This record gives sequence, C-alpha cells and structure tokens, in this order.
Amino acid sequence: MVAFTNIAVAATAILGFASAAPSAAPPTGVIHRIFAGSTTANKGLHFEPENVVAEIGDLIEFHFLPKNHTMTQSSFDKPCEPLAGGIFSGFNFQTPAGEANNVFTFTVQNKEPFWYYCSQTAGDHCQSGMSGVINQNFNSPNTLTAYKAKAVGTTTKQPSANPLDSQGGQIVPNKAL
Ligand SMILES: *[C@@H]1O[C@H](CO)[C@@H](O)[C@H](O)[C@H]1NC(C)=O
Ligand SMILES: [Cu+2]
Repeated sequence: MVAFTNIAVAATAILGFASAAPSAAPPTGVIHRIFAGSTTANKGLHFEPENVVAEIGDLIEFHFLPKNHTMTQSSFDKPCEPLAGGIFSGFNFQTPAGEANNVFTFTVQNKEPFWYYCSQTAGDHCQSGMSGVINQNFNSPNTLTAYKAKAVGTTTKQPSANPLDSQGGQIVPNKAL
C-alpha cells in the first residue's frame, strides 16, 4: 500500500514535469478576479466577468458567492464535462452569504481558449448558462454564446469521485475579506 502510494506520487510528478508545469510561466503581477455567482445576473448562475482576456503569467482568481459553485475546466466541444487533467476548484467554497473565505487561483500558461463551467448539478448550473471563457478566439465560431447553447441538453459530469478534490490550482485565503 505504501509502495503503491509512492509510485503514484512519482508518476504524478513526472507527468506534471512533462506537460506544462502549473507554475511554469513567470508571474506578470496582473490579477483577474472572476466571481462565481451573482447577486443580479441570471438568478445567481453566472460568472462575472464571464469573458476574460489574459496574458501568459497573469493570475486568475475565482471568488465564490452563494451558494455552492465550482470552476471546472472543460473543452469547447464538450460543455459541462471536465477536461481530462483540467483545472478544478472542487466544491470547497460554499457560502450562505457574501464571498467564501477562500479563493481559487491559477496562473495562465498559454493563450489557448480556457473553457470552464460550474459543475453544481442541483439546479443544473452549467445547462442554465453558468460558464465562462478565458482568451476566447474572437475570430472563431467557438464563442461563449455557442458554448452555452451547446450546454443546454447536456448532462453535467463531475471531475472526480471526491467532490472536494481540486486540481491544477491553489486554494488560498480571500484577501478581500
Ligand atoms: C455542494 O455541492 C456538492 C455537489 O452537489 C455536494 O456534494 C456538497 O455536499 C455541497 N455542499 C454543501 C455544503 O451543501
Ligand atoms: Cu454554480
């Protein structure tokens, strides 16, 4: 059991090195704050701002509003489905009122469009339009509007067996509180 765990850890380390390491890009110092949830738009099922342009090395910081949202990376082609190895906040940010105590952050590693959604199934958040994009290609038909249209009628899939498991980013205290 111990040996197996060690092998798993080593494999993760090697994979992390072979692909883009999460902290590879030198930080620019620019922070983009995105709110998961809303007090005004779409009955709360909304990321604000939902369409962000960011540079490599910029920090993305998700702040969570009521009640129980996630940030889950997907592909454009499969809305409401986690991207294998993608970034996931986990269900770690429940809050009855105001911002959650922690935020979820990661650094932008490339200029490829980064599609994401909320994987809360109670209330079908993704199908209801709770999705967003970082670095949409504005010359492509792959728009956020198209993503949302495609999301309708899908079934949300969860990224992992344990809903609290996050990956690809960091859970850190919310300095805005
Ligand atoms: C938040 O939602 C997830 C997924 O539906 C669920 O597993 C978890 O228990 C919820 N947390 C709270 C505090 O309601
Ligand atoms: Cu949500």
